[in-house]
Amino acid sequence: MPISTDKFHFFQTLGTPNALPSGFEAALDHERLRVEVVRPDLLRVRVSRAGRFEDKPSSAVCADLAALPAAEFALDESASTITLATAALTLHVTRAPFGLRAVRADGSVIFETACKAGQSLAYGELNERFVVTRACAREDAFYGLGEKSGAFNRQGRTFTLWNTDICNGGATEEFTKERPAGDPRKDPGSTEFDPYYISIPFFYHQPGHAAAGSGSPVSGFFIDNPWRGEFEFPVGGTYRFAFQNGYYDEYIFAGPGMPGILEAYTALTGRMSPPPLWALGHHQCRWYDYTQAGLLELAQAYRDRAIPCDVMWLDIDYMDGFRVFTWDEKKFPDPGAMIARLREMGLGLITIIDPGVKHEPGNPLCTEGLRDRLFCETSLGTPFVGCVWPGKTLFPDFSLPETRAWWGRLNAEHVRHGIAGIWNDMNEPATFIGDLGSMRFGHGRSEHARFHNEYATLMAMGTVEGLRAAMPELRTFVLSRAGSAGIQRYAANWMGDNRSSWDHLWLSLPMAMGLGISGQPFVGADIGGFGDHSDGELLARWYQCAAFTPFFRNHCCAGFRDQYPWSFGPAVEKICAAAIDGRYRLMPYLYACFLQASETGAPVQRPLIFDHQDDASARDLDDEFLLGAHLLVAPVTAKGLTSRHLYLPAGSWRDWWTGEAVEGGRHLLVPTPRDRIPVFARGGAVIPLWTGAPQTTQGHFPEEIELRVIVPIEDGATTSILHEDDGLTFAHEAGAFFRTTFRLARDGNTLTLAASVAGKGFPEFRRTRFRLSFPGLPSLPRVVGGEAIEEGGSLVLPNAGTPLSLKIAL
Ligand code: MIG
Repeated sequence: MPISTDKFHFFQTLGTPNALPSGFEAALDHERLRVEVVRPDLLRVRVSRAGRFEDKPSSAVCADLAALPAAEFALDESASTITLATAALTLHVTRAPFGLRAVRADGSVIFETACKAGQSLAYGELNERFVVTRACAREDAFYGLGEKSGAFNRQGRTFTLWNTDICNGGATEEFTKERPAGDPRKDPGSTEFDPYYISIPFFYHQPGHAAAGSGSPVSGFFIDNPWRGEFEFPVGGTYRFAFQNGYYDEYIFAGPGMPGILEAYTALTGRMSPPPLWALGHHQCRWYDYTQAGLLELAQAYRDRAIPCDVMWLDIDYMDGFRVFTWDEKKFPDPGAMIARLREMGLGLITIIDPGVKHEPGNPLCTEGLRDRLFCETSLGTPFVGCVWPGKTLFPDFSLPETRAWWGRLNAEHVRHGIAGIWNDMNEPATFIGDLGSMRFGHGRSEHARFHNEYATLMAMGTVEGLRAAMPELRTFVLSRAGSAGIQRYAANWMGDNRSSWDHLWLSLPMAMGLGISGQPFVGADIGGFGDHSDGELLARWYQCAAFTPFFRNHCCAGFRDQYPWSFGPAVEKICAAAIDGRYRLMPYLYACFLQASETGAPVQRPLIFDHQDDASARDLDDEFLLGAHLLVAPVTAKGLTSRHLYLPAGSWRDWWTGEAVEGGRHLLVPTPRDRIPVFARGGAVIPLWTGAPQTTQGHFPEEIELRVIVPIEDGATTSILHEDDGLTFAHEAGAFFRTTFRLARDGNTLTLAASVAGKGFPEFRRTRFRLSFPGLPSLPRVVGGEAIEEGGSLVLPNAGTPLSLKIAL
């Protein structure tokens, strides 16, 4: 919806600045502007409201800014301008009309506010609302905003940040009704619908590649405001964002590199902590009325067919009348025994927990929560009653620390039989009664909209607290549907109710990449599609794609046909099983990508532009992606496709399946036979693999790791990592791991593979050797330095967590 600002008051005049230890403050019309230097490349810019600032406007920022080392800056003042300079940027603030413009040391523009006919449009307000307007050009690109539909480049569209259950007509109506017939956004099932379940007010702005010359700097912007927001990114002119309430409180990242911006953004809002390794495995989920025996049979079917699987999931029907934290004892007479049996099979169990608590006399949760005033209340101070699966429903007020602690205890009690993780749904929050305005927070004091977008994050915060208390030695896993900035600290996200259709398979790519560059690396879409009937070809292509995405779960809506890997006959089963096997073989590489995400924020599934920022051809690609820095994946997202176009960025690459070397920086047409999708490995990479696919990651500590050495065409050196630990506990924090950092260098016909090792090792570690393979080389290369044994067409290198150095003649 276009933002209408005709009646807004735009601020025009800045007063004399007062220096602050970290920046300056100055009167701005009837309010104050405050600019602080967080790091040399990161500014915080705020405007007061009613003369006040709020230091912590949301739960997004977890960094202690006061504890950061003070960044140096210089402040200058003239009659017309205030200038603040750091080592990385200079901010020019004009006083009348008020305007902000920041440039990097090389003069490239970070951002510039808009002005029209001598009037500043930089910042305006109308009652609680405010708007910010800035300049952009036709050639510019915008990325980010977390979970958004449509193309990865957000240019040319408007977006709302308001967590929405897209399959709930009551929730989507306000967005669909005002859109004209024929607008794809009128249909919540289209690949263009907005808004979605997660709201993250963080975006990137990149000027057109030609405009910027050889380099193409990127800047980043995070508005720490949890209220409903609108973003408008037109094709040239001015772009805007507006919030319904709260403060203008923005973090401005100078870049110029996307990885650095994301590193800084996740330093502020936190990172995913290292997940349990099993969470990277294959997950079997379905909205289906399973019984205890039925679920065990399904688990056995996986084992009988030798299709790897790590986790079985239970949707809402396991509960007694949809009462959270209960079991239907007829269907599940002995959950403890079932969980123990699953564990013997190497399988974990995850159950769904919705926020809604059934409102009924005698329900202990209801009694406790009402007694202690832990639920959301109306403006009258009465409990807010909504309607979800159990019927009349109360909603825990997760803005209250005591509610989060209570919820944590309930989760802790729930997992006592050994449940491995928790699945949070309907946490936008969603209810079937339409308007949520009466659901207030803080005993009725705070408006609903203040906490709406944060509801899921606060719920996950409480859940993780409880899981940590119940299983202090184990890493936690929570899957959430909704979220806000910072959700990555507590939970992974799946992308909600998609459809069993080709366009939704495509949609999962830009959506995952948008989340990835917005701080949430642990994401995935329901494999096979949630709504509608899947079919064999779609399921097979979906598995082939999802095997290379962070979260890997088959899930399907009630009432639709089976979509297990074997549901469409042996030919499809074979393809799905091969894709799942391939994922398990790739586990060491994948785990290293997750570890890097937890250390730097770099996404696991990422757009090409993240690693190839200066490549104009990579900018708008959203039907292919990088998995970590070294694999490029180009899924098949159309029926009957026998080949597809893809773009390989500059450098040398090798076909993952054949080893054939291909020079990058060009477009290719690649065959897409039924049994595989195009995947390329970056020249210079060393990709660690398991030598076979175990049925589960649980307890798998192999004696041998394959190192797939991707011999580059050109000279140069590339770094890769292998991270081994118990994959389960926090022992790695005390050094119980081996991190092997490989450096593969080519110099003419000589290849050098060197590795350094960090960490003290861990009790389960059993590796004794590496097996080196060299895809695409006509014959096994000759070792001219270091010890390696030729064995069965590969080189075997005895190694149990020690540095190595090998010289190879090509
Ligand atoms: O209103 O729990 O997105 O994954 O299977 C539907 C039942 C509620 C929506 C979730 C979906 C889940 C379903 N839930």
